[in-house]
Amino acid sequence: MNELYLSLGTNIGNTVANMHRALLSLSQLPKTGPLTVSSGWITAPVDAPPQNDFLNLCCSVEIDCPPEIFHRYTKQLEAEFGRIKTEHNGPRIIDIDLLFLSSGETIRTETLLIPHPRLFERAFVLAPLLEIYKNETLFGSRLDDCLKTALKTQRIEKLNRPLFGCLLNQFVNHAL
Ligand code: PH2
Ligand code: MG
Ligand code: MG
Repeated sequence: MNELYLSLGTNIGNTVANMHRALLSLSQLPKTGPLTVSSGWITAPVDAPPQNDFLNLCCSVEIDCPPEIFHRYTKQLEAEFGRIKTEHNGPRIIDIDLLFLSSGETIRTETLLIPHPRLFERAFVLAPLLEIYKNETLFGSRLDDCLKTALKTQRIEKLNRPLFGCLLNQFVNHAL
């Protein structure tokens, strides 16, 4: 079993409902174990045209299939949500990005880069990731230092109320 870390983001429609649905769908994919989920974070758009703030979180999931196959599942899920790509980094109903694997394996294909090339620069990834990833370093970088740097220019705020009630408890192991 390989542990895969994911970053999820949504900023169209009912973002909490979108996130619920995405986590539920992920937990029900074949060859997929229970999820561990971070808090939700409200985050200002980064490297993107003006648009609504995002709801972001990270989760980890045990996968029993090649990461490329899991990636295909996540692309299908995004399509089922009706995600339409218009402008670069434009608003989206759901975005599911693969961050890295606990095995340390790296992947470089035309459609998939693991580790995710921008994960160390983005507060909306690093803050939730630090809640569920307990090692101090990742590929030689200290995640808390990366977060400190990112926070100099990026605005994020942790949601204090729990995002997920009893509905998801049967599928999701909360980290916090
Ligand atoms: N995703 C992006 C680009 N910028 N900004 C925030 N706050 N949250 C995101 O999920 C996000 C972003 C590309 O996928
Ligand atoms: Mg993304
Ligand atoms: Mg994406």
